[in-house]
Amino acid sequence: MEAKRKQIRDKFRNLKSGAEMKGMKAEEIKQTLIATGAQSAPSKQSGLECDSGKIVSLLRLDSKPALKVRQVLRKHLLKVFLVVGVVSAVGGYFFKETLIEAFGIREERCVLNNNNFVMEVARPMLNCNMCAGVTRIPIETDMTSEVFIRKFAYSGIPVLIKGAIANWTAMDTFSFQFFKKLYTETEGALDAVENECQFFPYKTDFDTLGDMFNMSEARANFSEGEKTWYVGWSNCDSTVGKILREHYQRPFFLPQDSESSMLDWIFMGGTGQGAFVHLDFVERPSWQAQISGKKTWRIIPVPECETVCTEMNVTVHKGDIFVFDSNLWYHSTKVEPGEISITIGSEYD
Ligand SMILES: O=C(O)CCC(=O)C(=O)O
Ligand SMILES: [Fe+2]
Repeated sequence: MEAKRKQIRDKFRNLKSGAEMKGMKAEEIKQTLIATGAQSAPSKQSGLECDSGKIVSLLRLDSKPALKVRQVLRKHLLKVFLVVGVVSAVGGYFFKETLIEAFGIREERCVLNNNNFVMEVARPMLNCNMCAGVTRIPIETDMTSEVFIRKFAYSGIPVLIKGAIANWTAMDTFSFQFFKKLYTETEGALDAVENECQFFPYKTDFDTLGDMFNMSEARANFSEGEKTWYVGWSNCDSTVGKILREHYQRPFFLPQDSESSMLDWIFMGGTGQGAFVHLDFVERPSWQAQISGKKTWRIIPVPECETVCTEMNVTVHKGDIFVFDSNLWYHSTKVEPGEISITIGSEYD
C-alpha cells in the first residue's frame, strides 16, 4: 500500500514538473493538477509491464526543450545507443549488485520511470502529412463503414459523426445515479477500478471512484453553492462491463474485423470542467460517444507539426461520436453549459 502511495506521489510530482515546464503558475497547477496517470494500474489490455493504461503527457505548450533534445538524440542516436549499451554492459557485469542496491531496482517495476520529459523526448516524431492542410474537423452526418475506413479509421484525421448512437438505450439510462448503483451494488467493481484500472479525479478532491460516488446528492446535481466536478475512469469489472454493453454497441462504422478494446472509458461532469491539454500513450485510436450534455474538444498538433497543422475545435452534442487518435494530437475538453456531460468510449484497431 505504501509502495502504491509512493508511486502515486511520484506521478503527481512528475505531472507537476511537466506543468511547470510548460509555464503554468503554481496556483494554476494546484487548481488543475489532475491525477491523469496517478492511479495508473496495470491494464489487462495493453499487457505492458510498466505504467500501462492511459499514460498521459502534459508537456506540450512549451515543449521546445524536448524537441531540441529529440533532434540531438536522433542525430546521434547510434552513438548514444552504443555508449549507453557499452556502459550498461560493463557496469552491469562488474557492479551488478551495487547498481541494483543503489537504484533500488529490486523494488521497482521500471528501471526508468516515465515522466513527462522522458515520454515527450522518447515518442517517435510524427509524419505531419497526416494533418497538413486540415483546418477544421470534418463533421459527417451520413457515415458509412466504407467511408470511415477509407478516410478516417487510420488516417490520423479526427472526425465527428453526428447522430451515431440514436438507438442506444444508454442515452435514457446512464446517469450519476445509474453508475453509483451499478458500482456500489456489484461486488468487487469499485475495487477492480482501484486496483486494475484508472481513475482521473481531475480538479476534484476525490481519491477513488468510490469517493466520487459518495458525494452528496446536492453536489452530484450541481446545485447552487456546491463544488462542481468532472472525473473519468476506465472499467475493468466484467459484470459492470456486460451491463454497460447492454446499453451501447460497438459503433456501426468501425471496421468489422477491428478489435475493440474491452476497456470502457467513462467521463462525466459539469459545465466548464474537463480534461486539460495532454497527449496519451495508448495503443490505438479512440472513439467517444456523447451520451448526455455537450462537450468541446480542442485538438492541438504536436510541436513538430505546428507549422503545417493547425489547432482545431469541435463541439460534440448528445448522440454524436467523436473519433480521433489521442496519441497523435494533444487534446483538452470543456463541458458546455446545460446537462451533465456523460461519455463512454473505447479504443479500436
Ligand atoms: O473526455 C475527456 O474529457 C477526456 C478524454 C481523453 O482525454 C481521451 O479520451 O483521451
Ligand atoms: Fe486523452
